[in-house]
Amino acid sequence: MKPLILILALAAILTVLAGCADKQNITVPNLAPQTYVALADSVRNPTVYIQTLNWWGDDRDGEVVGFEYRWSSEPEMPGCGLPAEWTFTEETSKVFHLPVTNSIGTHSLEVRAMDNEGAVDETPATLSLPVTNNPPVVRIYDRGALPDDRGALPDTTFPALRIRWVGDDPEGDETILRYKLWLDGPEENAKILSPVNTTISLVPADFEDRFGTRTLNLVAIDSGCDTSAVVTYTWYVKETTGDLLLVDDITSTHAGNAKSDKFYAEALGSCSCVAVYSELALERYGGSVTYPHNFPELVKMFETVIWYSDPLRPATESLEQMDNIYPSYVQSGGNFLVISLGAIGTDGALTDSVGFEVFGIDGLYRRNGSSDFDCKRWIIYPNAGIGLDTLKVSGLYSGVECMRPAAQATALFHVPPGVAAADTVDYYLGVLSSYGEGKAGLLTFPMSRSDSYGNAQNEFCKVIDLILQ
Ligand SMILES: [Ca+2]
Ligand SMILES: [Ca+2]
Ligand SMILES: [Ca+2]
Repeated sequence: MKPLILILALAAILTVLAGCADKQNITVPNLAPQTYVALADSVRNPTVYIQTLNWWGDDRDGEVVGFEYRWSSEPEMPGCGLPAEWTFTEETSKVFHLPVTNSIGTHSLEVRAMDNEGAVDETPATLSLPVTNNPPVVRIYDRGALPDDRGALPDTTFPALRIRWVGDDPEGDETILRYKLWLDGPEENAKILSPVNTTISLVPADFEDRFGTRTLNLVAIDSGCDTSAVVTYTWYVKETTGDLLLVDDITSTHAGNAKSDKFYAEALGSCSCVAVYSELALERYGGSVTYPHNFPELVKMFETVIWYSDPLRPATESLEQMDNIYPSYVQSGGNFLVISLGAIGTDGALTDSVGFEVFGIDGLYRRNGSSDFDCKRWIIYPNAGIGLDTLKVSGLYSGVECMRPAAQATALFHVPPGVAAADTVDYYLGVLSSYGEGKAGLLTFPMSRSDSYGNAQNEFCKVIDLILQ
C-alpha cells in the first residue's frame, strides 16, 4: 500500500500546485470604459457657435473617474482657447465657444472616459459640429453714427486722448470678449482691452514721441474669435511747447470771442515771465466734443494751466469737466488760473464747496437777478501791497460773482463798499491761494474787458507772475 499512498500524496500535492498556477492565470484584465456624447455623432445643420455639450461613460468592472476631450478644428484658429491636446476633466458638461471665420466652421470633438485604473476608452465618442457666427461691429463714439453722437471728434489734440466706442454683436453684445486697439505702427504694440472697457485713456507715453498725423485702429473680437472690421480715427497730435497751457474756452458763437482771444494771446506774449506756452483752442480742435482731449492727462503735461471763458456766462461743459480734475492737479503742484464769470456761484461750472477750498474763498455775494454788473462798480481796485494797479471795466457784464477771500488767500482785486446802503465790505473779484503744492487763482470779472486804462494785459502778467513765484 505504501507506494499507492505515496502516489496519492504526490497527486494531491501536484493538484494543489496546479490549482495555484491556474489561479494566477485566470486574473481578469481591466475593461476599458465606454463613452457617449449627447446629440447624434454628426450634426448636419449648422448651429450657433456657443454649444453646451454633455457626455457620460460607463465602466463594467470599475468606475469612470473622468474624461479626456480634444478638438480638431477646420480652419485652425490657434489661440482661441479650444484644446487640441487631450484635456482631462471630471465634468460631464461644458460650454464651448467654437471659433468661426467666414461665418461657418466645423469642429470635431472627441471624448474618452477614464476608469479608476487609468484606462481610457480606445474608441472615443466623436461629434462633428458645423457652427455659425457673425462678426461683431464696433463704432467709435462721436463719429456721427450713434444716437446722441455729436459727430465731432477733435482733429487735433496734444499727446493725450480719451476715446470711447460701442460694440454690437448679432449673437449678443455680451459675446464680445475683448477689443484690440493700437496706434499706427507695429501691431504687436496693440493694447488689448477687456470688454468692460469701451473707453481708453491714451497718455503721452503711448504716443512714443511721434507727433503729427496718427491713426488709431480698433477691432472687437467675440468669443468665437471672430473679428470686426477695423475702425480708425485719424487726427493730428501736437507736441507741447513750454510748461504753461493756455485754454481758450470761448467759442466764436459768442460775439466777444475775437476780442477775448486777442487779449489773452497778446497778454501772454508780452509777459516777461512766460517765454513760450502751448495753446488749446477748444473750439478749433474739439468744438462741442472735448472729452477726447483727456484733461486729466493733458494738465499733467504742464506746470501751469490758464483757462479763460471771459466774458462768457455761463461757462462751458469743458470747464465742468475740470471740476474733478483741478483740485488734485493743484494739490500735487500744478497751478491753475481761471478767468471766468461762470466758474463758481450761480450756474457755476465748478462745485462751489470744492472751489472755495481750492481757491481760498469764504463765501460769495450772489448776484441779485439784475442784468447789471452785480458789483455795480466799474473801477476795480487792486491789492496794491502786492504791486497790482487799478483797472477799469469798459462795458456792462452781468453775473459777476463777488467773493470773500479766506484768511489764507491773497486778495487780488476788489470793488469797495458803498454801492448799496447795506454794503459794508469789499467785494472781491480776484483771489489767489496756495493749495497743497500748487496755486489756484480765480478772476470772476472780465479781465479782457477791463482795459480802459490800457494796463489790463500788464496786470494780467502780474497775476501770472504771482502764480509762478
Ligand atoms: Ca475598468
Ligand atoms: Ca458674433
Ligand atoms: Ca476762442
